[in-house]
Amino acid sequence: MIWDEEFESMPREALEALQLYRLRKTVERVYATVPFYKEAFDKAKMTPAKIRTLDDLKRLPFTNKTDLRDNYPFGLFTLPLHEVVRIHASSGTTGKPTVVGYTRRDIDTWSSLMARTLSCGGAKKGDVVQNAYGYGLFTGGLGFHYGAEKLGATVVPVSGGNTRRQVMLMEDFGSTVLTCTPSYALTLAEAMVEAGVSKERLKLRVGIFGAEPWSQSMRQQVEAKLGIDAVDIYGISEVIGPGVAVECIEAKNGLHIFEDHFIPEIIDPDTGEPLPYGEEGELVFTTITKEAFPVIRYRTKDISRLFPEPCRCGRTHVRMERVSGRTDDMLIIRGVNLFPSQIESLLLDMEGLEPHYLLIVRREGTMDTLEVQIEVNERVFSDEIKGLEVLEKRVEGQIKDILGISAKVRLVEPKTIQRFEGKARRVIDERKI
Ligand code: DLL
Repeated sequence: MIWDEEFESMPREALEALQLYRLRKTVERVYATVPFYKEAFDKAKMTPAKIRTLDDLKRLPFTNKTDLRDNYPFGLFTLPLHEVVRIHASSGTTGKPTVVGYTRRDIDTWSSLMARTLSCGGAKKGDVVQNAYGYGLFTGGLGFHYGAEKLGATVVPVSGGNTRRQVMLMEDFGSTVLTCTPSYALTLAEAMVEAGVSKERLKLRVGIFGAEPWSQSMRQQVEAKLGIDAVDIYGISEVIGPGVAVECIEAKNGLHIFEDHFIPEIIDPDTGEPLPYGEEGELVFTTITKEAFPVIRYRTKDISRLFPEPCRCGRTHVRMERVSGRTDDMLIIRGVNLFPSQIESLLLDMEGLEPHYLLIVRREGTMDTLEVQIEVNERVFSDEIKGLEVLEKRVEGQIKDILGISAKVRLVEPKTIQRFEGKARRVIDERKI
């Protein structure tokens, strides 16, 4: 169901007029209230008055994660803290977290966007939403919580973790919608088997999974194990949290970006040049309705593609392809560029392997090496050693043929690779140490 028919199915022309109006307001706001933006715009010889068409957005400078760090914690807020009713933060890999803030109206906007998101993903009033995204500074838990309440669903605010209890609650409460990271959905599926709870005993119908990259093959596995439709949701704290884009349950083909609130661009990550629809590059977002913490041309480092063709669900907003990786995720191993998601797709398309893997990159002398550890299923594991060796060689052969890189594959016993409650960490790069 389309939650907000008027805005989600707006004809392009009207949508663009609305975007321009909102963009100008946002640019005026940040220029007048945030010294960082005033300085950056002055340097680029831009003023709010120079934004006359949507195309003029391209003349504004980018905002990077380092700009948030430099203005830590509240330096990019447009309002004093007493107008800010909520703070969230995402933990970076180094140092201080990235801090974001919301006014009362921002929380309302976000909740409506999340009601839209849930509805687009196939949830509705009357559903029991088991929300296993982490509650706290992470935007996942509370973002989904407010959206599910707004939708009129019954929220179970269980947060991540305590997996066996989650399975019990899922059965006893008759949860119909599961929200968590795709890796945690797999952990839950495994715990169901351990607890002897078959998918038929559950009422689960839909899963809305995101916050980390996952492949199409992973979707198929999760859908089969849980007996549900699984859709991909994309979000990022700096832009709002979850609620930026989501697949519709009707097509499950690309994520609808809520363009009446966010203007997406794809740029060449090396030159910063905007790229046309269809080309792969780095996603950049400008928020056009946020009050406390708007961002102008925020570089996400996420790699995707935009496509404008209308969707059969009736929504007119542009779609983004599922994120295939991050510009800072790319592994370069002996000169070959490789994204973890490419290995994931390849592994999960092979018989006998489970969707639990770990990539370890090392430097031996001057040589980079890649080790791929992957669990096999019980059947393969109970096979003769010889069978395992043959399978190992087969996986190595596939990686070499398809991705052009020699890797050492180690098949490991079921349930030996770490499980995750939130975002998975599947790469250990020992070269940096
Ligand atoms: O992960 C917000 C969120 C919560 C999204 C719940 C979806 C569901 P951050 O912690 O700021 O925010 O992390 C943002 O996570 O730049 C991507 O690299 C990655 N990411 C988020 N969604 C997806 C997805 C939340 N569907 C970072 N596919 C982003 C791939 C994703 N990567």
